[in-house]
Amino acid sequence: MAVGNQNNYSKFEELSDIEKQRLVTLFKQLDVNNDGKITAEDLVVAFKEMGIPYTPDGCIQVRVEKMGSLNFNDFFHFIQESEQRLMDLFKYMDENRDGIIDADEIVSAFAQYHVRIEKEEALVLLKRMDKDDSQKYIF
Ligand SMILES: [Ca+2]
Ligand SMILES: [Ca+2]
Repeated sequence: MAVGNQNNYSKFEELSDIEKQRLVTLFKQLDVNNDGKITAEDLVVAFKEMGIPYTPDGCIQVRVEKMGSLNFNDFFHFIQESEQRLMDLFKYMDENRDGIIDADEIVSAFAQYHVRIEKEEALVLLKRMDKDDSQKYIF
């Protein structure tokens, strides 16, 4: 089922090979039983294996629950939407506008939602996104 081609997202074929590979790998990681669809059951297992806690609204399980399952095409659209949202979130979190998210900025962003997290927890979150172990996220 096509979600419609009239959106302004790039097409899968237009991505770089690395980007394609990244998405295919992620899809396979999430499609635990390898039947070409991501279901709620897949996600429970996949998140456990990846050490990701079940996450709030707007995340993949919300989409899965709504649609029943995601095939690769659905998944691809979902990723594009969420990356756009994430970029907006990073821009919002980056208080001093230096293009870098540090642990203090994560703590303070959570605090705005009245969620108190310790700096150590922020560092754990950062570590997942951080590619060069700088304890910062450069976006
Ligand atoms: Ca599956
Ligand atoms: Ca910053």
